[in-house]
Amino acid sequence: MKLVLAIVQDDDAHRVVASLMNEGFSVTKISSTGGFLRLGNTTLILGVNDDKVGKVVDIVESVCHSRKQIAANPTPMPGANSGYVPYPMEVVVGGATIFVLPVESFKKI
Ligand code: 2BA
Repeated sequence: MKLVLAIVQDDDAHRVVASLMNEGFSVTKISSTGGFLRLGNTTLILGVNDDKVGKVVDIVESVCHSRKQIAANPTPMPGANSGYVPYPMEVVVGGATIFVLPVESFKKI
């Protein structure tokens, strides 16, 4: 079994959850915040059998699209001096960031 963590954009979250559930996956949705843009995004958690990981990734990929976003106040990088002045910059936010982790144990009580 694997734990899939998928960080997706809020705009895609509703559709991707619906698509995953239509295919029979259980999914937990958590409101999260990106460290760089400090904007809301959505983290999805799924526990799936190893042979279903590809299907989950395919669904996420089919729904989630990259977009350009303006970072009005990006987080200063380490080493930035104290005179740091925030400035707007355009970044491409990916369709999704996906982690696949091994699951040692899975119990429903
Ligand atoms: P944020 O941290 O808010 O990052 C949003 C977008 O800003 C990133 O899109 C990337 O295009 C850009 N970005 C991030 N850090 C940057 C930097 N130091 N310099 C310049 N541009 C930078 P994505 O890479 O598609 O990431 C979207 C969101 O996924 C991230 O939101 C974060 O919440 C999550 N994420 C991405 N990679 C991650 C990782 N390795 N571990 C944990 N979360 C991650």
